[in-house]
Amino acid sequence: MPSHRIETSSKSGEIGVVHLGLGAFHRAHQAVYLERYRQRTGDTRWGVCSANLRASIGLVDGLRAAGYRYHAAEYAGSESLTLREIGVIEETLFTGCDTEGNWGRDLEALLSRMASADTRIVTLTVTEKGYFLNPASGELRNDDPMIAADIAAPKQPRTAPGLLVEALARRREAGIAPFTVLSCDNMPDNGKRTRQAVVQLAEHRDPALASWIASDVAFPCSMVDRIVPAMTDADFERLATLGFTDPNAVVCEAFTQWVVEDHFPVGRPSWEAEGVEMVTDVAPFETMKLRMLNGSHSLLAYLGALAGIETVYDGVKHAKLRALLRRYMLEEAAPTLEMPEGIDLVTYADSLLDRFANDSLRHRLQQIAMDGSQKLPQRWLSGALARSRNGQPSPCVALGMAAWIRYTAGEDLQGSGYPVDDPLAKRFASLHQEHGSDSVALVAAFLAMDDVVPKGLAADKPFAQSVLTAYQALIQGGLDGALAPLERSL
Ligand code: NAI
Ligand code: CS2
Repeated sequence: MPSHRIETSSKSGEIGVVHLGLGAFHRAHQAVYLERYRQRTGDTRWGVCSANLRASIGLVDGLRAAGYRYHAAEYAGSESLTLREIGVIEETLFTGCDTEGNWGRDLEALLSRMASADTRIVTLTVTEKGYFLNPASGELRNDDPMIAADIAAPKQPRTAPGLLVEALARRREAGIAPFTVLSCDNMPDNGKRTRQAVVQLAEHRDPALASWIASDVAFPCSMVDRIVPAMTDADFERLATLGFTDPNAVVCEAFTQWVVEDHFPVGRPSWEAEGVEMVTDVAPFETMKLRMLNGSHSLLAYLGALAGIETVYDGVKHAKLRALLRRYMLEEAAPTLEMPEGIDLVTYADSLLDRFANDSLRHRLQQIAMDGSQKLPQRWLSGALARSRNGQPSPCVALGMAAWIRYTAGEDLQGSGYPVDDPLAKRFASLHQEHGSDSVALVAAFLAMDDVVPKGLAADKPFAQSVLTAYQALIQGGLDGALAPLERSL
């Protein structure tokens, strides 16, 4: 039984932050930092209105029923648990589609909150797909039905970019200074990409509004890091053994990091004392984390899921997979990074493997495997492209791509099926149906998807050949067969 300590929440306060994407990570990361800030300073100006734009109306109403209080269970390992009561969320709203097909139950309430002068920061965790950007080019996907709906009806927005445009339009019309927009999603240059989505959507509505947003609204970038798996029944049961039956609880590791570009024209909490690192340039930290942590996560997710492995913890116990992750991090990801003085990437890589081996987290590989079309460009492909331009091979990424292509068939190597959770899942299914057992055509078709794979990388014939060779090894020899060619240094 782990030893555990309980941190209770402080009194309630005013709302200064609106969050879009009320999910596990927001509750275990941003909300925890804001709770710790409020407890340390007594400053009650930075309470949170947290909204869901899609599913999870249950979480919105569940938190309301619980008086907006929940627990973050922070595990440093099986022997150390901190149960932190969080009370900084003051309101929860739902603007998605309910079970009767009605959209936007709390839309006006949310827009009013975002348009209020009291709201000075809007944060987001809407997943990489929630920005509706072409993963390779970063351009807004105007052809997406949700974006098309927001273009047609801008005052009843359904997407995160749509909400931001309408709220900013209201503030501009009322002469209220804009809030700062802070993306906390795993995207490269997440502030710049959020700005791109919002400005390009605003262009459809009013070029003058778009120009004002482009010139007057701050979109700082941030790197966020805390492993927060989706809750499982076992997680709830474990908390219940400690006397906690909190249906809104989240489980996470003790480690947490937040590196934020310090550009908040209308103010922010002085959250540095909570460990938030305020910097002028987030990019090196963001690229390091996306390529080394998230790139390893995805490598493990696809190879492990195909081999029937359930969690990250189970995967890094597999000696050859652990060795592959370390080789990928040190030989393919680290050489593409330009880090400030004092950052030791070998130490960082080993710290990541230790974090992955946290026996208190049941981080399912299938959760990490979702949305690969939205994740792999920044996790693997941008680094592999940089290496390709230098004439350097990326055999680990090639193996990862082969595993991802095979994963998108929706069946593991033992023949067990699973849903492929990805905005492009229908396209993948048709490619598998069209090319079937013709691995040469199938791999070529996936590499030709230029909204996912950079054209320069797809055109790298040695890389394309290495993906095909890895794919064929995987099909013919399973996980061991696919790993064998890399084993010289695993
Ligand atoms: P979650 O599944 O608990 O929450 C996802 C949230 O995104 C929900 O509120 C959902 O309604 C919303 N969403 C999904 N698709 C959307 C769309 N198209 N438009 C608007 N909202 C949409 O997932 P979780 O764990 O909160 O992760 C969310 C994001 O946070 C991740 O995609 C990642 O970018 C970031 N993150 C997650 C970490 C983790 O370990 N869970 C760690 C670091 C970053
Ligand atoms: C994971 C991330 O689900 C995934 O794609 O790789 O959510 C990962 O847990 C976080 O980025 C860790 O900070």
